[in-house]
Amino acid sequence: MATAATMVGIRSIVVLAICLLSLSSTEAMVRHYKFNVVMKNATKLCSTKPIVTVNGKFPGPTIYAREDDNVLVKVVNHVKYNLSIHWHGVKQLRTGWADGPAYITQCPIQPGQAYIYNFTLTGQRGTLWWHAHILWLRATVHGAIVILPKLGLGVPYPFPKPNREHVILLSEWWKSDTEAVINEALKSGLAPNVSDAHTINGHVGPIQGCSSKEEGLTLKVKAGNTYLLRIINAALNEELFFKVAGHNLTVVEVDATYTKPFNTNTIVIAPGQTTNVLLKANHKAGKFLLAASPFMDAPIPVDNRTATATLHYQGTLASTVTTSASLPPTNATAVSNAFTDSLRSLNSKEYPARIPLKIDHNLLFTVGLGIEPCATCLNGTRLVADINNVTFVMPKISLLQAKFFNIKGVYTDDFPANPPTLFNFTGSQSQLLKTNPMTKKGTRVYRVGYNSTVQLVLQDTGIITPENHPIHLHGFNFFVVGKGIGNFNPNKDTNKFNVVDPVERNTVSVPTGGWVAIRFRADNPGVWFMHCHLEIHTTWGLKMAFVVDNGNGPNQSLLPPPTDLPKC
Ligand SMILES: *[C@@H]1O[C@H](CO)[C@@H](O)[C@H](O)[C@H]1NC(C)=O
Ligand SMILES: *[C@@H]1O[C@H](CO)[C@@H](O)[C@H](O)[C@H]1NC(C)=O
Ligand SMILES: *[C@@H]1O[C@H](CO)[C@@H](O)[C@H](O)[C@H]1NC(C)=O
Ligand SMILES: *[C@@H]1O[C@H](CO)[C@@H](O)[C@H](O)[C@H]1NC(C)=O
Ligand SMILES: *[C@@H]1O[C@H](CO)[C@@H](O)[C@H](O)[C@H]1NC(C)=O
Ligand SMILES: *[C@@H]1O[C@H](CO)[C@@H](O)[C@H](O)[C@H]1NC(C)=O
Ligand SMILES: *[C@@H]1O[C@H](CO)[C@@H](O)[C@H](O)[C@H]1NC(C)=O
Ligand SMILES: *[C@@H]1O[C@H](CO)[C@@H](O)[C@H](O)[C@H]1NC(C)=O
Ligand SMILES: *[C@@H]1O[C@H](CO)[C@@H](O)[C@H](O)[C@H]1NC(C)=O
Ligand SMILES: *[C@@H]1O[C@H](CO)[C@@H](O)[C@H](O)[C@H]1NC(C)=O
Ligand SMILES: *[C@@H]1O[C@H](CO)[C@@H](O)[C@H](O)[C@H]1NC(C)=O
Ligand SMILES: *[C@@H]1O[C@H](CO)[C@@H](O)[C@H](O)[C@H]1NC(C)=O
Ligand SMILES: [Cu+2]
Repeated sequence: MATAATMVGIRSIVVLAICLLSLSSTEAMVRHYKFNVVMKNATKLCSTKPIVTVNGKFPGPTIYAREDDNVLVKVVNHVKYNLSIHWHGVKQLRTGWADGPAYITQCPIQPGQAYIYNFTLTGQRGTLWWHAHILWLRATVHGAIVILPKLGLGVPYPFPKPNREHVILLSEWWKSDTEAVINEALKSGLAPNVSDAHTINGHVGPIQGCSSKEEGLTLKVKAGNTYLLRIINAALNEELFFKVAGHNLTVVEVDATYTKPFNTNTIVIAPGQTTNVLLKANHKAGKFLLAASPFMDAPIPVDNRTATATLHYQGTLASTVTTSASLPPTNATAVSNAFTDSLRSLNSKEYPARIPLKIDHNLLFTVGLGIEPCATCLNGTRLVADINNVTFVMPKISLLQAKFFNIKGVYTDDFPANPPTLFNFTGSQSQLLKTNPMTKKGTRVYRVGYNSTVQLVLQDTGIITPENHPIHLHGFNFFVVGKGIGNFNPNKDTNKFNVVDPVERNTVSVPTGGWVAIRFRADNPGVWFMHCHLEIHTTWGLKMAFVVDNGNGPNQSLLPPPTDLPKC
């Protein structure tokens, strides 16, 4: 008779055998990660401050997995702040409990608590990222997610296999504590301070450094090789231009969906977005600047400092002068348009673009800023933001819990399908001044049936000022079928929609004084946040959620919550 000890022994051998099998076969795997959220002193721009980090790192660790893998991340909160982590762009099929936005799909992980995020990367491959989804903690709590294609595919990528790959994480740095920055802004009612520098993989670069200590990132390359750069914009409040001096970039993927390859010398990337490019090292030797600088085409202050890094060819003399990059001016709308207008889904046999053609919910949402009375604020008013004139109010427990456990009084499902009043959304200032800038507060959601289709036109308003808003939808990718300047005109503009190969992504910029049209199929039951990915606009209330009902089929319901789901 086998003893307990030998049974354990046999079981370990079996487990080991299964693991080895998984490595060499195309079977999906379980990937375990541990995120210890801890304070860490960091020095940049010649000053030191404590920041919130994952495992003491800024940026945080990269999660590597393959398509269809199950990812388990144990997050342990050792800091004084409430916390939650979002896996940006992961579809979370039926696993909304692991999506992460605080008070939308979970209560926060409180100091001293832990929570295991459990999700599967079903049918997704490419670059995504993770970040804190509460307060302004994502300023320093963020990192890359690299989803490699399944093993055993004849050709791993639908483009020539690069010799090497690098994650390029663009972000911002503040000399002050970012929680103090947003608290100060809410108290004054005005816009918050801008950052003090931009960063590339946590480095500000030699041009901005206050001393020779801050040399910045060096990317070593070999002449003739091709590199895949997985570029992520993790900044709180700024869209960025990115370029590499003396090199063109071939765009092959955005937001973990393949695109038709195209060449460009500059990419534009909004907070929340990812862009994969191929860089061919087609010089014999040399040093070339990699640089990121802001894109802002509205009269709004930005941090206009350029972050830099160096592309360094093997065998280049140390004395070689770095070739500089000329970045577009901050207000270069044309450069931004040229880039975004070139994006197309790959739409191949292996990776088809399944654009909904029959629409069940036809929505028009205005996005913009407004004001609310505030007796203690500098102007007697405070800036707020809204969608269809609703400034979203965060609930006290998560919307997903309220839905699953049928708790009444947390939200109402009467989010307006259209703006409550029609006006010239992008009209002249004198016209817009006649529009009441006050908004309505509410925790309202828009409810749709399982597998129904949604067309959503996002329309910028100029009530306070027209501005570019990068809108992010959780739980789905969408197709960007149209884009324009001025007011959306359904009679004229719908005919021009691209329903063949529009780009598929999870975050799209509504152009300053314009609109974009997106389409998605609501085949993921749960509660899905949609918000501006400029953190200040999210804070001010530019957010709402879609509630997607369960379907009747066997695999069409939200799974029950995990037992360790944090409580409020
Ligand atoms: C950061 O540095 C300060 C001053 O030296 C020190 O008191 C503090 O303990 C340090 N914090 C961390 C998290 O290392
Ligand atoms: C993760 O969730 C799946 C259901 O989606 C469940 O089968 C599995 O047991 C969970 N894993 C852990 C470690 O909780
Ligand atoms: C914001 O900037 C102003 C002006 O430079 C400065 O006085 C203030 O201290 C800054 N606020 C924070 C929180 O750093
Ligand atoms: C980039 O591509 C353009 C057009 O394809 C070409 O004219 C230019 O010479 C290329 N630049 C570099 C640095 O390769
Ligand atoms: C950057 O902004 C500062 C302050 O707004 C301004 O003084 C400076 O001229 C700007 N620099 C560039 C290169 O635009
Ligand atoms: C961009 O800003 C510069 C300097 O403020 C200005 O001269 C130029 O006209 C602006 N360009 C556009 C396209 O608005
Ligand atoms: C608030 O006051 C500041 C400074 O007086 C002014 O520049 C700004 O335009 C005002 N903002 C609003 C929203 O009224
Ligand atoms: C809206 O305002 C713009 C800019 O002033 C103007 O060109 C346009 O004609 C207006 N549209 C309508 C319908 O009034
Ligand atoms: C928004 O709602 C407020 C409060 O009900 C109202 O006064 C205002 O006119 C509305 N604005 C628009 C543009 O619908
Ligand atoms: C959703 O609807 C489409 C179109 O009617 C259909 O092809 C598809 O099978 C449906 N999916 C599910 C999961 O029911
Ligand atoms: C439901 O999901 C399970 C597990 O993934 C799968 O084995 C089964 O075939 C699915 N059933 C249907 C009807 O899709
Ligand atoms: C942290 O979250 C809990 C649960 O929602 C809440 O009761 C508490 O007030 C929060 N703490 C802080 C400091 O906001
Ligand atoms: Cu915005």
